[in-house]
Amino acid sequence: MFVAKGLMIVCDGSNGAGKTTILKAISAHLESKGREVVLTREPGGTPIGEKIRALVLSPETPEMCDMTELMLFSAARAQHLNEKILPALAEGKIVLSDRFSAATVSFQHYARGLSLDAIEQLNSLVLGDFKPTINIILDLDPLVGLKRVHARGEGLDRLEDQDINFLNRAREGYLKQAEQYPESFAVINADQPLPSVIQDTLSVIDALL
Ligand code: T5A
Repeated sequence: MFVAKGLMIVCDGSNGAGKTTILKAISAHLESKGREVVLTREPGGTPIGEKIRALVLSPETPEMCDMTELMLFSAARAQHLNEKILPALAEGKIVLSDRFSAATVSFQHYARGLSLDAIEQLNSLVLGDFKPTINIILDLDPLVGLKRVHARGEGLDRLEDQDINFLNRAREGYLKQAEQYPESFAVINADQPLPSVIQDTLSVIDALL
């Protein structure tokens, strides 16, 4: 097991809430302070993880059962942690991840309805006692998020293409986790002009450094 010396910052939340945009701003901010940053994402982040991403998010596999979906997200995470995250942390780098384990609790438990106990057991099998330094949750009405994704001109992935109640339950799942574990979650209102969202997020980051 590597000794983690760096920090792991996760940006998570509603679809289209601005995670990718905000992570780029955090990355530039940290690099301007001389920190070495690894920008990554889930599902994905490694060659194996990116292949799993293509499969699990494909709108062409509507027949995928809920348990297969859960196992694929978890398999991608096991590879991500061991191949990329732990080595980077051991070198003292800051890992910035677009989504991580809180997404499984929100989407596969709160939205899909799989047992929380099963998901926590799987997360602990994959992660052991590892947990991110902070989960920054960009909170946004999923309808607003989907409008942003549409405006970007891209199609919806298999999970975005669920009904709106599914996405609302996932949003509630993030808020419940943040309430339950305030020491490792920070909730940011993502329904503000981008400079304000960036400013609120950087205040959380600076408090960690
Ligand atoms: N999933 C994932 C699970 O079910 N279980 C799991 O365990 C994991 C890890 C992953 C999907 O998989 C699910 C959740 C997801 O459904 P994804 O690519 O992470 O897919 O998901 P998305 O949230 O759909 O990612 P997006 O790239 O679409 O959205 P982002 O990154 O949140 O948003 P971003 O930065 O690309 O911004 C979207 C648009 O909005 C604009 C941006 O310029 C961009 O055009 N924007 C704003 N506009 C106005 N005001 C602001 N404040 C704005 N911020 C950004």
